[in-house]
Amino acid sequence: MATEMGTRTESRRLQERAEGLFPGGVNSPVRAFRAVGGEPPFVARGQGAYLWDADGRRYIDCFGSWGPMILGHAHPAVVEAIARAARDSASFGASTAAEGDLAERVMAVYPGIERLRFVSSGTEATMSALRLARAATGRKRIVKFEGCYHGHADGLLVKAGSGVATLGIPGSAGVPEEIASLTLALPYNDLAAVEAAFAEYAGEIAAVILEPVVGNAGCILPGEGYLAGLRRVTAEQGALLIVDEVMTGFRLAPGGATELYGIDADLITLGKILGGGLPCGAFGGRRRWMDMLAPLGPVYQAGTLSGNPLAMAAGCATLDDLAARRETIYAQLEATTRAMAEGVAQAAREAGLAVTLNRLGSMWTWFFTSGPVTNYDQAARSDVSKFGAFHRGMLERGVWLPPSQFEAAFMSAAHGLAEVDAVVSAARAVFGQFSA
Ligand code: HOZ
Repeated sequence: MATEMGTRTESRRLQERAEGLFPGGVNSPVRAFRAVGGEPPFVARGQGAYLWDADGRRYIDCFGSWGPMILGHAHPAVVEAIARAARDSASFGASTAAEGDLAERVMAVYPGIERLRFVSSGTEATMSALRLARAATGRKRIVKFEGCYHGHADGLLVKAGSGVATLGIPGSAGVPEEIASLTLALPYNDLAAVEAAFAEYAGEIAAVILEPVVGNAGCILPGEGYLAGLRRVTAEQGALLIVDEVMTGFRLAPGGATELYGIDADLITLGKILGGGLPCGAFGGRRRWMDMLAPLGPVYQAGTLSGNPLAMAAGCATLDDLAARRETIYAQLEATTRAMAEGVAQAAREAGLAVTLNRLGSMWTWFFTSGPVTNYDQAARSDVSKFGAFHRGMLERGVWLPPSQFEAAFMSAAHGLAEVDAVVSAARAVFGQFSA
């Protein structure tokens, strides 16, 4: 399936130009491939399960724009919806019917969202949700978990996952100590640590925010009873539980991890799939909290492009297709992802490599460690140089994985058994070279 690889002269030329335009040649750090080495291809187009680079090479896409592309690239219904909306203009900065159309679709699968507000990114969604939680409780501190990433707002870049973990930095310069000190970063999957934090900072913690299934430290699943335990402790302590479903929303089930695990969140943040690949996020939840937002209440939050009509159209088309196929699409995603993820893990074992597979539905990570991986510390034991070699080898064979050990991979509904076989064969070839 994968085309033979040659030189990437056009990508190299574009990269050189980009380095004179953007810091590090990129508009988001993970795109620079610093953690895996090799030259990042420039994407020219995508279709279904495939990407083509500027030199005309084809890749099986296993990162799906970091999550949004659950239907595959350039899905006809999504393309048509965007084109139709664009013919009526790209932006108004005034309310449109499309905002209600997408909100009703969200609320149909997230019954706990009684009110929501659209924003333009996951970062905006989590940042706004935290402001709301602080206003609701009159408290300043928040709890997050090591390796979880909730966007790049100041207070959330503390022991964060994603690009921060990828680059091996503890946080970010430019975040005032006064702000960072209000964020308590605890180990994921450790309820006792949360109870201890609430005991130490009694009456000071506004919210606990988490990825219910972590994607940004690689894929890490919640242990038995962990999510229910967080709900119990936060309720007992008068703190809000904010479930960040930017990655998992609409992916693990129609109603995301919230539906899958029966989580009773105070606030939920959404993004990625929500906008069908266009910039879009949302936060929502109980009306008693959401009605504290301006213009009803004292919590200010705003955005010129919030509820952008093209993003609303792409989101509606995406959620409509997921809803129309809900009886089959999640089962199909589960089956293809299981076959691919387990096929590669098996190939690694046969090559004598220590690889731990973490997977839930269509998101997964092969950690280059004997495992288990249930928190960030364990993920960080992975052999990142082996992962880098694996990444480069796969890319050369036409398989594009997320360029970091600390990011989840994603499958789309456009991937089928042909792509599964091609990825497993490519991995066998790469692992064969490891042991050669
Ligand atoms: N937020 C994405 C998932 N970790 C990464 C994308 C990026 O930082 O560019």
